[in-house]
Amino acid sequence: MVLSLSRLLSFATLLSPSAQTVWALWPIPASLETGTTALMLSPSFSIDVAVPNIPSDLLQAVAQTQSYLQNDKLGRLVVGRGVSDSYAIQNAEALLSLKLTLMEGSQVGSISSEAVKPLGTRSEEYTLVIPQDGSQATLTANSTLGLYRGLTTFTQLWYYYEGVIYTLLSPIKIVDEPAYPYRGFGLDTARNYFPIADLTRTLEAMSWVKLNMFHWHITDSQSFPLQVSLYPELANNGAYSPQEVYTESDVQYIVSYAAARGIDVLLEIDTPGHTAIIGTSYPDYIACFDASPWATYANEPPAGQLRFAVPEVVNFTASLLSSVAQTLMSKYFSTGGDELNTNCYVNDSATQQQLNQTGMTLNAALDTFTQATHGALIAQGKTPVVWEEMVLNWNLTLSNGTVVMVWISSADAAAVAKKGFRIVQAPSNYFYLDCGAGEWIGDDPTGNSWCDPFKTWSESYTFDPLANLTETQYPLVLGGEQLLWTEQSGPQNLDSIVWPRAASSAEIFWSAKQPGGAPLNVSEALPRLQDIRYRMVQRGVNAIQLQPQWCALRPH
Ligand code: CP6
Repeated sequence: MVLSLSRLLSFATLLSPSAQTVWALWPIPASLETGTTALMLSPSFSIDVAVPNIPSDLLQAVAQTQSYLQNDKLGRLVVGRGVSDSYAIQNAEALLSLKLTLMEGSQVGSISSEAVKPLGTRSEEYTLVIPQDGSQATLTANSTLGLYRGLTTFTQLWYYYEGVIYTLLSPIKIVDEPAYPYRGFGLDTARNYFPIADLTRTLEAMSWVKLNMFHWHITDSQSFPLQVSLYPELANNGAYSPQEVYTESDVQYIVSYAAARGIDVLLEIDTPGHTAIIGTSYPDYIACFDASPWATYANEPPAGQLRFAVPEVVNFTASLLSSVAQTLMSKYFSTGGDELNTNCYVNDSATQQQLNQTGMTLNAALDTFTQATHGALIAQGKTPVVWEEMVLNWNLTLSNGTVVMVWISSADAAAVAKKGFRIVQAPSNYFYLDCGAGEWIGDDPTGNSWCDPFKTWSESYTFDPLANLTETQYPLVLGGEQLLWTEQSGPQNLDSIVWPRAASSAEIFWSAKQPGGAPLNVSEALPRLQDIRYRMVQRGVNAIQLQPQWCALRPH
């Protein structure tokens, strides 16, 4: 059976319920041909890496693949599989090996080096062929990163039943590539701190659904957990405790850990707003520091923003950002730029004095600040990333390559595209795993704002990356991400608030090439998402239930 994705839906309706759900792939590949023959994984199954000078991260990925194949035990909880398949399974041929090769003419590099190349130049495509007679399966790609993506898919083809690891789909041919180059997950580690083990577990889970950008919002007004060797006071005075710090070696560890799993780290030091904590080290650099009432000056307490009109602050910020950015492999660095509150500067004498002296408006001073901070990053070969307000509210002079993150509303992408900037889709009304803009309902009896923060995976899943854009603007969409702001989250609920919901956008940006988000369909996706959720649990990630277990045991 040949399944072209655009016809997946109509095909699915023709299939019996159990046949309809026998694949547990997430995200769904660009093209998929499957049979109906059972094949088991031989107990002596091996992976043959026919790649010269095998990079160590590829070797590690192969070992990890073997371990997942042996330990996933994805069995009876999967819709439509299990007992009725036992006869077919027991008579199945055994697959002895999977051979990994690079296409002729490919450069042999590590997964890590491919993962941090500029977006649009990373080779993630692969072809996976599994014959039904148990002779060798083959995985070919243009890069080790492509092989890595193929290995990830390979692990998702196998189930477990009474000691046998099997698939019912052979022969299989998968030719796959992502629809979008940027497929991210964003995490705020400033409102609450997350130990390194939580970050590595999150990165692993990201890799299982082929997410490739970790947007690390590492600092904010409440804490500065990032150790910066040029400015050690920032973390000394700004971290919640000496234990709740990301040292330079921690950051390097996370960057390498991510890269080995095909993930690039986009670090964000949010400026000039969301910076109050810097005032504990450099009181002269922060306007309206801890001013009261905070709500006049900031969206969250404490108030305090960089005095961006002051030349010394401009120099400090450019130096801070570039000293951090230069230690990172990524081509991208986010300077933030969201939620700047102008009340903060109205009565700020240092700012007003500077504006009077230069005859500049606040907006012009912000332009100067941004050109200086971005200029320092660009001089290092980095591409700046900013939140949408820098373009839509402040109309700043940004370099053409700047990447703009849309967050306030999915309607805002069109205005950013109109200005010609590349876009990362992170609209809060679809993708915030906590409260989004416009979802705040009111104040509770103690005067605290509250919202109903839970968006189901299927709500996020209906997002169309190309909505409101013209065909000529489509190439501006690099992809997108779901995010977790952590005012009300911590290590205790990280897995459960993120997974499996963040897998929703992972599939949108890997599989939904056409306008309208086609060919994605919520009811077709649910059993597959249930499967990847179950795999996550098997692999140690505390992903939440999507439905009663009854639904998995009783296909319908
Ligand atoms: N923190 C930072 C936040 C938010 C943003 N930036 C945010 C704003 C509104 C909502 C949710 C999150 N908490 N630094 C906006 C990008 Cl509703």
